[in-house]
Amino acid sequence: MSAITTDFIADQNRVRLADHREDFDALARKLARRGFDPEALVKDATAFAVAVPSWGVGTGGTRFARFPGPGEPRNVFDKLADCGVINTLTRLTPSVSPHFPWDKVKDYAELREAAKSHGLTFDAVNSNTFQDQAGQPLSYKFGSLTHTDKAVREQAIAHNIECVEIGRALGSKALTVWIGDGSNFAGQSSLARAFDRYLDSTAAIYRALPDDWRMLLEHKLFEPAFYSTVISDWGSSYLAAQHLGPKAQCLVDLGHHAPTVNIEQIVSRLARFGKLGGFHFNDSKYGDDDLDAASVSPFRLYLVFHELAEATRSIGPSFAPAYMIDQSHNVTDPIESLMQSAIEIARARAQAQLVDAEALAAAQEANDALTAHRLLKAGFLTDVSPLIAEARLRAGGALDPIATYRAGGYRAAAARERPAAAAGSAGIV
Ligand code: RM4
Ligand code: MN
Ligand code: MN
Repeated sequence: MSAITTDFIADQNRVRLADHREDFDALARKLARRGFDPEALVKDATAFAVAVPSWGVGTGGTRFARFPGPGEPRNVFDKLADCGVINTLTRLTPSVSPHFPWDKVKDYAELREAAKSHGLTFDAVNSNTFQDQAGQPLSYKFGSLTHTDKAVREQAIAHNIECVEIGRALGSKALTVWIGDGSNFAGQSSLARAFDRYLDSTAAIYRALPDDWRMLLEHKLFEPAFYSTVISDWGSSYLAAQHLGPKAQCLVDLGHHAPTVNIEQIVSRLARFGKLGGFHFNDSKYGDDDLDAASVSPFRLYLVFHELAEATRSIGPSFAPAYMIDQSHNVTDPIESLMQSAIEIARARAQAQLVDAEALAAAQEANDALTAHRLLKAGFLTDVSPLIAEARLRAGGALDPIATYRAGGYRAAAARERPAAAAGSAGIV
């Protein structure tokens, strides 16, 4: 497979270097004038990382159709190779969030080695009890961790515990639990008893969790259940995390809320009470949860990072939510989308460092609404492209990851080496 080598990246960067220097120097002067230390900002940007989802490098689909692209990964080893390319070019995604049983293999030491050979490690492990797998004894058609039948619940619990075991072999430190459980008819299930069963089942998983692990509870407003979802909102997720104990925290998937919900406020609340465990980044316009991060609402993403910057200031370095991307790429090359998304997430984060926190607090205390708003918006209005490009450059990445990727011919090589996947099947990912 044509590898994107550091020499190739350096060659590509050379062409862009003079322009970049000019842009970066201009931005650095501007930031210094505003009282920021550009060097410290670059260092801070270099330290940022977001995990990519192993399931994100295959072409996604809707429930109507899936239109596969060329050179799709055939297995988890191919997925790791694609994830490696994303990180080599962006230097933002050194870890992969795996999904089981989708990424199941016989030898996890071998999988960990394969990741290492691409410069990758493993982030939070995702369990899957929203589908039935071939040969599975009991069906999840009517739920998993909250199923009325204890035997089904036990099967789902056992799967989650197996995910923890696999995660340990992979060097992961967190389990993300998202269930599709819910109902399609009013009255179909007892809202109270379903939640009780969730608490019981997750407590059993929690008991099997190593001490230095976290369990991330992911809520979702709807889908696949369309009337009620057992863990539908941050309130339910918070109640469960609180009930379970300190190792349980909430995971905020940006696409899993009602369209008008104020997500940044949720972020602030959860952080304040030590229950903000992590994120799944994506964007949405209506009820979906799969568009590329910041492709619709970059300001919202910025506001989320502003709350995270605030939380970091008040809580300190112990505040470390897990950052992951969770999107479905139906019409783009997934590698390109994931690079673009990682860059947009890094951008929002870098911009959020450009708020004068003291001045903002003073304006808020003085009830000077417009000044407060202008101070808050100052970061969003700053084009930090040269700053995050400089961070990439120093880390060995590409000044223009997408152009460099296209010039490298990786996808064409993948298409030659990986036979085409079957077209037409619908599917969430
Ligand atoms: C769900 C949820 C989960 C993800 C699955 C594939 O909507 O976001 O995090 O694992 O999709
Ligand atoms: Mn998610
Ligand atoms: Mn989702």
